Amino acid sequence: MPIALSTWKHGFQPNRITYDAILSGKSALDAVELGARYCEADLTCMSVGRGGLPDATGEVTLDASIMDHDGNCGAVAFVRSYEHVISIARRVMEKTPHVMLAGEGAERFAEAEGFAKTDLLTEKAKALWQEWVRQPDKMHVRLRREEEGEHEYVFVKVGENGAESEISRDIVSKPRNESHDTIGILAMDESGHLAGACTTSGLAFKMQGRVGDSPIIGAGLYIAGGIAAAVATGNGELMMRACSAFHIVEMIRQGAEPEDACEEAILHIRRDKHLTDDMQAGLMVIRADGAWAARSLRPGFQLAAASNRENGTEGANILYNVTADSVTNDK
Ligand code: SD4
Repeated sequence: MPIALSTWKHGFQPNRITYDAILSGKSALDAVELGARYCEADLTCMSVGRGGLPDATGEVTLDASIMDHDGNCGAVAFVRSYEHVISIARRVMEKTPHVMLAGEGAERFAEAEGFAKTDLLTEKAKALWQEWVRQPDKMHVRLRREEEGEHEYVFVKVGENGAESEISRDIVSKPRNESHDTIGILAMDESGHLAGACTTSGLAFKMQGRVGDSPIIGAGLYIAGGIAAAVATGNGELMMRACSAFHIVEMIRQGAEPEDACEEAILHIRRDKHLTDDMQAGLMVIRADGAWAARSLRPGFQLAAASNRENGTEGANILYNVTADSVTNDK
């Protein structure tokens, strides 16, 4: 039974592409790669691929991972000159004995494989970074969604306990842009095979060299064929410490319902002693029988879901807001 799930509002169109690819007979692996590539090339999405927001030094660095039904996986981290990192990750999976390549090694591999070099920093992303650089105490200034589900952002100052306070609008303009969030895509194809992809420019204005959860197999993405596929995203350090995607899949292997597995993973994240009020975690899973669920640490997480059961409409692609309770779709 074909299913596609994609994180966040900017995942809506990639989810449609993923789902349509499956319906046209492509494998789940090909489909998630296609959906991820669309987002990587979408310049309105300032959190993935070219057009993503840079790190603290003004350089865009991309991370990605991909995994299939048979446990094959590939990842890249700290890639600075190639747009389609999801395809480089897939190439790592298919052509090397390794799981992850990082930095210069990943770039040399991409070059040898014939990928085209690209300047990832757009004028829009650069302008936003320059605005961030001008903030006094900028290491404690972040972007925040102005309204849940919307793409309008304000700079906020983050206190020691993680509490946010808005910076005066007189000093800071209101940048309009897509969210600073990864896209994670999960899919099940006609043959019941599962696959997943994550691709991101990571947290906006991160420390140079910082790598998040998205390219880490078991943290941002994990799949066990015949059991489940899971994606986790948000403040990546949380999911890295909790191995969230692996946790969800293993709970399901032990018999947990998808929503309970997500809830258990959220409970684990809540125990993180570094957790502060401004952090988010968004989780989603597809079980091998087609049941899926999503859960987040706090309201604000969204996902697009397409299957022949969404809203009772054949092939519908629906954007869900994940509020306090988990969102599920019984098989
Ligand atoms: C990271 N998980 O690098 C990513 C950030 C993100 O939605 O975009 N979250 O930590």
